[in-house]
Amino acid sequence: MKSPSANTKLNQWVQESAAMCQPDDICWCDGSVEEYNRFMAQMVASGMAIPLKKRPNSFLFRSDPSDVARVEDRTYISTPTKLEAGPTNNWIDPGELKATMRGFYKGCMRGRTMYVIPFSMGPIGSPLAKIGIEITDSPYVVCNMHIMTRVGTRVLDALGQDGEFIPCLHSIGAPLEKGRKDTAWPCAPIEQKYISHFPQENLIWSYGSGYGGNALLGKKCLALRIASAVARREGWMAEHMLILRLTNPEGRRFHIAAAFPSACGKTNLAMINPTIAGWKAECIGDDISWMKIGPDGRLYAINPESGFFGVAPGTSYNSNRSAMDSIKANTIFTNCALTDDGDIWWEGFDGKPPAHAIDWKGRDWTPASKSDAAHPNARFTAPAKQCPVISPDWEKLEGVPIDIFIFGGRRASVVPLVHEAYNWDHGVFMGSTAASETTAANIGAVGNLRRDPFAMTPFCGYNMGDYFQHWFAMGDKLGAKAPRIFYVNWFRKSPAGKWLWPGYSENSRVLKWMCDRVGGKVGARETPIGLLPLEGELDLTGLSIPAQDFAELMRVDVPAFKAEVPDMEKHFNRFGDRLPARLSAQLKLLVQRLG
Ligand code: OXD
Ligand code: MN
Repeated sequence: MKSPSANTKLNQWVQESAAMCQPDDICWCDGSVEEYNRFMAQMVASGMAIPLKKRPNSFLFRSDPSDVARVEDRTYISTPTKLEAGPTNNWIDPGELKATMRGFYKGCMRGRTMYVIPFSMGPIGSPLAKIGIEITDSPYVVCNMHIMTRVGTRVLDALGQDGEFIPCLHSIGAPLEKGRKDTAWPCAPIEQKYISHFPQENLIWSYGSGYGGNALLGKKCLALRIASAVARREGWMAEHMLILRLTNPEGRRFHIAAAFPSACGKTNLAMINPTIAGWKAECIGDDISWMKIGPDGRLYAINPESGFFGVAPGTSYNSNRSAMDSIKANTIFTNCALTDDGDIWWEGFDGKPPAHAIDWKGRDWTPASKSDAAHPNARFTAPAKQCPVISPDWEKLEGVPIDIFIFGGRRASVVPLVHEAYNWDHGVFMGSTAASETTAANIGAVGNLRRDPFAMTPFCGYNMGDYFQHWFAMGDKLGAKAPRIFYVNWFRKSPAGKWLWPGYSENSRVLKWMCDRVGGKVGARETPIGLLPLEGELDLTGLSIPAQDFAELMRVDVPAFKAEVPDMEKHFNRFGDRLPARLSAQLKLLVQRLG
């Protein structure tokens, strides 16, 4: 297929990639509905996609059991020196990595079509948007990209003859020899998977996986790893944050950006349905926030994505009504169970489990089965515009002004429900020491405590010590207009293992307290770890939490915090002389306050 673009650099790169990968043909994606339908029909015909009788224009995919999540230990930040990638990233010298990967890419698309996907992260025309071009041999990736980003000819028009783009080369790494029947989910074995980033060149090379963030390169690879490096150079921020708008009964709007590690309820919070009278919430984004200082000196955020790639298990009308309403139609499901009447199902779905289903591996399943019906990292890919609480301003070109940053993680003990930073430096300290118990979104043991600064450990495209410094630099520029910073833990349990906080919609009570802090309506008490709500100022109207449980939920466990200081020191020591002195100073202050 002839190139529809007049961009010389793009055409050259596509030709070079085709010469290396040797596809049977090349297809430039125009982003149309017709194109989406055509690829889906092809995948239904090949057996890769299963149409769902119960959900219009929706399809189920089952991945290979070896290809079910982001592969963090096969993810590389390939900077000229290891120091530039820093201690939290895997590193291979760019020359060596490219040579290895070229070996894999050679002929890797034989028997397949090479799709060229022009996409925009951010609304086309936004001063914050960036254009990427993904080359892939996976029609599943093309359809997901249609939902997750803005794809097609309008992007090529915006790119023009000499516009800049971020090249993203992807292959599932499974050439199809003539006469061979394709498998339902072709991919390469784990040791051949590489998710590589070359931040100095703004380049992404991904090989061997067809799943999620490994393959939909606009998301984690571009919008976080490459964008974080670009943002540092250009003086803005690319963060692993949801964005939401809260409006109080007087009509004042607050914009909140919140960073949590994977599978800590970000999508739920992004679509929260407040239980407090008179407050309204709107969703702007559920995973990534790009933020730039606007002409008035405040920090403005856009959601670079246009869809939700949400964790399915646990999502229900009970936990997230808006997510359930977003996935009624036009949705791609991956690794969910299939019910006998042609719907999807997963653990934590509303109602009773089906008496029989087909599990994510394609096997018969009943409630008596020992294994889960859906993979714990099963996903839905749904257009953001289908969300009933999407903000009318979610695609505003200039973004929305952020008032509040929230950090947090999943902690069964130690950390209270909410506390506020004393100031920006203290907030950066909170972000840099954030910790969470691991979940199924990342390969590795589930339930270990991992320090996950700013929820960016797997997503920071350069030395994390320099990233901390960038946060200080942004705070210095924002001065008094900087967002206020809070830390939450929805997941605290009693010593007997009982959840102490109902979470979900009730988290709106905590958000209200934050907004009231910004609005100067409530006070706070000083504790060694930060500012906590005054007695009676966290709105618990209508909740029946035993006083003893609430006290435990809000308890600042000084000995437990003290016991974590050595781990914080160890964590900071990893960054050597790249650790900003302002962070060591904050740790000293914490130690002093803990006494
Ligand atoms: C995601 C993740 O998929 O953080 O959003 O893993
Ligand atoms: Mn995420």
